[in-house]
Amino acid sequence: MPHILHLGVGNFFRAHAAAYTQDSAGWSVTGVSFRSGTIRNGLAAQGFAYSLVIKDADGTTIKPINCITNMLVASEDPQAVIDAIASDRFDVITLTVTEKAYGLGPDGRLDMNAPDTRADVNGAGATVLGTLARGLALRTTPVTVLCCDNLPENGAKLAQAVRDFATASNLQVPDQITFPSCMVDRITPATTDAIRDEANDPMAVPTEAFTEWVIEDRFAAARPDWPGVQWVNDVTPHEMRKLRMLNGAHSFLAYAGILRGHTYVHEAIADPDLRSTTLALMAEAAETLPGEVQKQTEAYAKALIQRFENPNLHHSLRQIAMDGSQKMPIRILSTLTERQGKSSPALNQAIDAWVGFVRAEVAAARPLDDPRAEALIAACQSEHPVAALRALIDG
Ligand code: CS2
Repeated sequence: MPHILHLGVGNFFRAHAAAYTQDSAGWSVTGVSFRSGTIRNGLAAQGFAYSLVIKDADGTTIKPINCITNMLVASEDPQAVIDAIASDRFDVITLTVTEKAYGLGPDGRLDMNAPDTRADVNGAGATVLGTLARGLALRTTPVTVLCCDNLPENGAKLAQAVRDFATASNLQVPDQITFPSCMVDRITPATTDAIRDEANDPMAVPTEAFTEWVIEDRFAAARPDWPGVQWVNDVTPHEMRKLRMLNGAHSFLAYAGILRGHTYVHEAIADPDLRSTTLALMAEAAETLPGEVQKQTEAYAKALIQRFENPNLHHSLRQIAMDGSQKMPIRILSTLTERQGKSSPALNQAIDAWVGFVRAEVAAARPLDDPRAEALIAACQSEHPVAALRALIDG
């Protein structure tokens, strides 16, 4: 049976790539958590099977998932994870570890000054990047490493970051490894008690019916027959469409929605002011997209609004609001830069909303869920907080 090693077994993986793997012919997954054993313990207690609770506007269906066969936890046994990455048992290594876990700086390269990365290079840590680079350096057979996080050119960025880590650590990463880029999409809220009760499963994961996966066809070894995947030569146009239109709109709705007292995405999109700015933001973003996807943008925007309106998903705005310092540059700022000074009121409102959100959280002494929380708080307390906050995400 062919195997995938997956790093980061959070809800998104369990709703997206695991669901595709469930429908593939015979592929199974060994999962890796980096910090805590909680997900491993929960899944292991039920033979690694769980319910995917799929909610669209018409109701709920439950898809049983049992393609995960084992899990490792890096904080308990880092060497076991390095050995798995090196093992020829796995043809594919996939990752969903969130934007911040790659440790990239504003230039998209591995930030060698980040304390975690520095410690790992000095042999006293276990970052995702360091663990991956150490395992890949021991590989003797080809493998595909597939980044499934919402970063532009995610494969190329990961390849470069692995090389940067390897160079700094005197590791030799073999050539027969490919890092295709891909675009992943499935809106996946955090699990609530209501979902656990509904599915009668403590490890249940809620998600929407829509799912999309566009992958560059550059696999170094066996390629899973994931049904429904769109295989392409260049994923960039799809990635830009999704990051700028979906994720950009999401971040706007999150910050502006919270400031206006909303809790969920479906409530924020029903607010007429937020809805019209969301549509304007998608139109501003659409204008920056390459020709290949231009024709789709109108239908795509319409479909996104419908997905946001899903009344049964209960997608919390605070979930999207976290890690804004990592998300805003790639979802909003880069779009604004590409508009080269053209009037962009909606994108600017998204930045104002983020600034307003951060200031309101800091003023209320609520902890900021963001890897740059300290810098954000200092910016809020500076003489010119708005300019200081903007500068922080403007690279
Ligand atoms: C969201 C994404 O939390 C967020 O930042 O914008 O997780 C979004 O739901 C997914 O990218 C949809 O595919």
